[in-house]
Formats: sequence, structure tokens, C-alpha cells
Amino acid sequence: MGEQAIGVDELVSRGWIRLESYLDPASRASLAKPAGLPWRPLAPRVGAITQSGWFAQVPIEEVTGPVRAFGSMIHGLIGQSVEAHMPAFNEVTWQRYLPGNDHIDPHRDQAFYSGPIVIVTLAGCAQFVILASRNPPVISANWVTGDGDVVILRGAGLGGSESRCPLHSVGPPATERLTVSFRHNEKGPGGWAER
Ligand SMILES: O=C(O)CCC(=O)C(=O)O
Repeated sequence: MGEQAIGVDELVSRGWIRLESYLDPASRASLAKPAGLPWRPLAPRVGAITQSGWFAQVPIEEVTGPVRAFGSMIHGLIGQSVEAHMPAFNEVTWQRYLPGNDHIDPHRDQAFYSGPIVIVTLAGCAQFVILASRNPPVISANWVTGDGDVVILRGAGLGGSESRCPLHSVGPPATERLTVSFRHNEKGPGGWAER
């Protein structure tokens, strides 16, 4: 499990950082979705945004062991550099994208997701795009996110009260893609039915 210091100044100023290949295979395996937790389909449309894929979500209190430990570790590392608005993670979400149409259009995570948003790719690759504008689409960064990458997004309020999550999207994978993400949901864990 990676515990080296991470430079997060850009997280506040730019809105995102990518820690490429941050987790080794054993660490990724330890963060897998609990087998008994069922996948549910993502809502196909959220406002103007279309998406396709699967998710499984639990309050962080319901996870133990490596998943809980990773959340605490990465929250602590970010908090060493970012002082303003670091609420504890309270929600853990696994996502599954199958080859074909599974993707998420450009969107900002809702403003009730505050503080840092941490997304770990457990397996599979997809285009991860950061946009300056949705319409017209203006891409400010674009990479293939792959095994063990950790992407940290600036959630609402992180580093300043005006902070918002950057516009971002993920494309369809070539093979099954699995992620786990950590968020603080101001509405309480799972406090929004349509993900
Ligand atoms: O799958 C990913 O890497 C990002 C997912 C995403 O954009 C989201 O959950 O808001």
C-alpha cells in the first residue's frame, strides 16, 4: 500500500491530481468489492448527463480492514498539505464498467460531495478527461487511467469555500474496468439515490 508523501498543491489550484500506478497488485486486490455486495445499474441519465455502468455503495463504517485503512491513509496524506475543508470520508463506492458503452459523460460531482474525492482504478483502462468547458467541449487534460492509478478530485469547499469539482468524464474500457472511490457526502452516506 503506497504511503509515500503526495504533492497535493495542484489539487486545490487545478482541481485534480493523478498518482500513476500508485497501488501494487496486492493492494488493489485488497480493495476489491465485498463479494456479497450486489452491483446496481447507474442511472442512465442524470440531468443532461448520460452514463452507463454499475455501482455498489456502502457507508464507510460498514467496511473494515484494507478498504478502511486505505481511506484513512490517503485522507491523512492529503490533509498534510490541504488545511481547508477535509471532512472525513463517509461513503465508499465501487464501480464497474464493461466494454462497449459503459462510460460517464462530462460532469461535476455534486456539491454535496465535499472535500477530496479519491478514485482508485483497481483493474482495466479508460480515457479520463478533465474539461474546462462542456459545451463547447474544451479538454484541459486527458490520459489513459489504468491499474493502480489514484485520481484525486477537488470536491466542494476543498481549499476554499468557492471550490468545486472539475468537469470530468470517463470513456468506455477495452476490458472490464473496476474502481473504488472515497467521498464525504454532506447528505450522509448514500444520500443520493441516482448515481
Ligand atoms: O471511473 C472513474 O474513474 C471516474 C468516475 C466518475 O467520474 C465519478 O464517479 O464521478
